[in-house]
Formats: sequence, structure tokens, C-alpha cells
Amino acid sequence: MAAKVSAFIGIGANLGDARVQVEQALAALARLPQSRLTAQSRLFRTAPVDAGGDDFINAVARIETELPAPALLEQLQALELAAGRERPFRNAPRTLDLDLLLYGDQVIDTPALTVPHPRLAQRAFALIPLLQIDPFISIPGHGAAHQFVPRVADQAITKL
Ligand code: PH2
Ligand code: MG
Ligand code: MG
Repeated sequence: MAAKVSAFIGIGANLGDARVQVEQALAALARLPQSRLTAQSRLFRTAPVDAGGDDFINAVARIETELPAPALLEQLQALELAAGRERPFRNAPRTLDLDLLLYGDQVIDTPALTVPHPRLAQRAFALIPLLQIDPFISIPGHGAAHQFVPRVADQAITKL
């Protein structure tokens, strides 16, 4: 049996019924192979950061998984596609975005995947729901995640 890893996944949507899509994504994450959904944050309404379109609905999920990171990434991309994700331009409004934020304490830097997510510490829409699940979580290479909260204090985020 492969080792179990605790992975955190950022969920975002701002096209279509974003709230329903985020809830359906949480349900889909609970059905991932070789994985178990072990925690989910509340849903948050957030102002777009470096992006246009409507406000986002964001959340973070934690799974325990035996999937290697590249296989997990493939599963996440398949769920995005199934939700009708299109990529007409960078940071275009999206029906569903699933980002691998953390994969255990691993640092991964390949053309296909960068973990920890390179902008995790700068974005309230990922950082705040992550800390709701685990207030003591560390970002490999950066230290305690909570130390970055003051730096994102200007980004609008409200609990649903
Ligand atoms: N995702 C982005 C860019 N900007 N802003 C918010 N509020 N929420 C997101 O999920 C988001 C964003 C790139 O994936
Ligand atoms: Mg994203
Ligand atoms: Mg993405």
C-alpha cells in the first residue's frame, strides 16, 4: 500500500452557480480514488484577485490520499473539465478551479506542477480557508502559514 499523504486543495468558482459548483466539487473530492476527504473549510465569498468577473466562491479541502501528486493533479483536472472549465485566457472566469496547494510537506517543482502553490501565502482566498482547517499548518519553505495573514488583510473575504 502506498503511503498516505495529507493534501490540501483550493477550490474556486466565479462563473455559473459558483456556490453549487464548489459544493459539488467537495462531493466529487470525497469520491476520489485511493483518497478520503478528511476536512473542508466553510465557503467564502471573495473579491477577484488579479482576475476579472464576478466575486468568487472559495473553499479548501483536505484529503488523505495514496495518489502520487501527478496522479492527483490529473484527477483534479478531470473534475475541472467535467464541470465545464474553459481557458480562453489567463485567470478567465471559471466554473471550477481546483489547485493543489500542499501535498504533505513536499516541495515539487516540475513543468506541470508547483507545490506549495506559489501564490498560496499571498492570497486570502486560499490562506484563510486553509487556516480554518489547520491553524498550525506550515507552508514548506515558508514557515507557519498564519504569519502571512496580516499581509492579505486588504483582500475582501467573507464567510458564507
Ligand atoms: N483564482 C485565481 C485568480 N484570482 N481570486 C479569487 N478571489 N479567488 C480565486 O479562486 C482566484 C482569484 C487564479 O486561479
Ligand atoms: Mg487558481
Ligand atoms: Mg488552477
